[in-house]
Amino acid sequence: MVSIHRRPTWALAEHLATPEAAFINRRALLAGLGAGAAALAAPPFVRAARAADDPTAGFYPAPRNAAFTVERPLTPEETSSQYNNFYEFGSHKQIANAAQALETRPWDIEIAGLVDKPQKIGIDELIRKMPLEERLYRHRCVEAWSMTVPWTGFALSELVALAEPQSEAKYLRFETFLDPKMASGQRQVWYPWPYVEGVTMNEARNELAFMVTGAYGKPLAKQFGAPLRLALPWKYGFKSIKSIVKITVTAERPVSFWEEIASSEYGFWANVNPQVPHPRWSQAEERVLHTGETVPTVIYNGYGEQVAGLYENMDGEKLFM
Ligand SMILES: Nc1nc2c(c(=O)[nH]1)N[C@H]1C(S)=C(S)[C@@H](COP(=O)(O)O)O[C@H]1N2
Ligand SMILES: [Mo]
Repeated sequence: MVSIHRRPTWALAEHLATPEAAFINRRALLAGLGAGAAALAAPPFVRAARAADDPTAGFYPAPRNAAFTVERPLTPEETSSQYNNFYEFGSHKQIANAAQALETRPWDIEIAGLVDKPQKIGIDELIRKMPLEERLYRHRCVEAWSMTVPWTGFALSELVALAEPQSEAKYLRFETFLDPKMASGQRQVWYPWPYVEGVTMNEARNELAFMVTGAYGKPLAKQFGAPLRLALPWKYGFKSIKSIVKITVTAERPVSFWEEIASSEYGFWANVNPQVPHPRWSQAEERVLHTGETVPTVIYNGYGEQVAGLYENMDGEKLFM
């Protein structure tokens, strides 16, 4: 394991981010066998995400954008798809099976608020419209574990541009679906459903802000937040909202799900910083999911070069919680 505090990510060669052997083998398996045979041979989570079930399967794998690489080994799909935070399906990590209840078609995304072109767009039309690419991103959960995932998707800025934001626009507010019949976790009425998150327009326009439609070279598995989730790799993982149905362009700062629950622990900005502890635990280190190894956490999760400029002259803001 190369420790990430020594070298910036952009200096590192692509081959250091070698995909896990199991991932390659699985792709070969899926390519070489009929879908039926592969399904029999594959563990349940692969069966659930079987490409043939998804109308956009033909778009994967998308070309990898070498500008977004990592110096850590990828987390095997077997690990990342079986250890998830998705409170809509339970408040523990083993929600992958329960999340198969998520119905991802039909699925519309509404873009509303301070825009010249408010619209509702079906997920399949959106995916066809957008230039899909694969990016390797680190992910750092506020709970001090981390993983590295090959996400497929498109820049958030492309989606925002579709709706033509007006000049007063300052924030984007994202909302997850609300359907307690489908999602058992949403029957827990003490949570402020639906899950909500937000970013500034400047953050949304940053090239790192990524709308995710796939992972591991396939359409996004349900437990990852199909069919559309956000990835903001310089922020704690809770900002990367899953299963988005609505984006509102607004002049007011959105209050996020976790902020609503515990504003003294989870704020709006939530940028990764090893020197600012969570009120109940240190953020100095993180546990790498698939190896169990503990490594130092890096400011902005290693993406300072790309994002630090967003936060200049912001004294008084709690940028790191
Ligand atoms: N709608 C929704 N989005 C969510 C969550 C959630 O519970 N519901 N959990 C967040 C948290 S805390 C993390 S760490 C990541 C986990 O993503 P993963 O399960 O794909 O690793 O999703 C984030 N997005
Ligand atoms: Mo998280």
